[in-house]
Amino acid sequence: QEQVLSYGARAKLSDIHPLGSKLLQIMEEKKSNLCVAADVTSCTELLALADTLGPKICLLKTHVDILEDFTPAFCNALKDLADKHNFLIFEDRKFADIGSTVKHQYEGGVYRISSWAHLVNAHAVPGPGVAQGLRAAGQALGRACLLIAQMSSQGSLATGEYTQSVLKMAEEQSDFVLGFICGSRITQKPQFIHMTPGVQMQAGGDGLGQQYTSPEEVIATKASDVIIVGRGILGASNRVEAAEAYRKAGWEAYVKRLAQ
Ligand code: S5P
Repeated sequence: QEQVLSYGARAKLSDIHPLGSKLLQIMEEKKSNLCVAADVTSCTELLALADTLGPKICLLKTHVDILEDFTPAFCNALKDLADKHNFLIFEDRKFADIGSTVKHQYEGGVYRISSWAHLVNAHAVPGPGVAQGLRAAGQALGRACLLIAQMSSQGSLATGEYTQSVLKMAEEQSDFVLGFICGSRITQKPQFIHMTPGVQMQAGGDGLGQQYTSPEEVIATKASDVIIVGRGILGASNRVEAAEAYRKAGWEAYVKRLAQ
């Protein structure tokens, strides 16, 4: 029987990434393993979401390139809200190029992602250079990245041996890679944080390949750490109530797993 450590205990591990430790502390303090996927197209709406849902979440995930009215001021406003409500910002950029190019995409261009996003993610397809490139821009800023080990979408090619290779890549760069996007736990090493998208209370899909699993299944059965929820919350008539329902479901599933 594996020993399941609490988020708080994992935050104190000697070899944990400082940002991973910070995230786990936030999760413990706020009793939240909920990451909201703030997939809206207006800065005002995104900031309003961050302000109203902020108390319920450990992490806010953005797709900055779907914003229609992006300005650099938006990033500062988002950073202020992250401080106010004690959550981290995760830009879901899914970097997937050679190291030199992703370094430019991460720190430069219009979005200057490394200046405001605590966390980003990357596909492992290019090989270890993708994380090396991101590290070259992000490490001095205290940033970190997640590798995409599995995907929630139907027919995903990120399975089996590929997933195992992603795990190995993360182990070799654990000074910058603090975890995974995955469907279920892929390693027992408690330093790595597992985050799972494709979460809704009800099973089903979206007609474009997305496949949903419940918070209970993801945290208690699949042993992931963080649920990533977009339309399950954004599509609700009361988003704050929906976020609270997901926070509660995710937390109760975690408590259940701890007691196993
Ligand atoms: O495999 C994945 C990886 C990610 S990061 N499947 C996903 O759905 N995502 C992201 O999670 C996706 O880009 C979207 O922002 C969110 C899921 O949104 P929902 O509305 O389906 O909950």
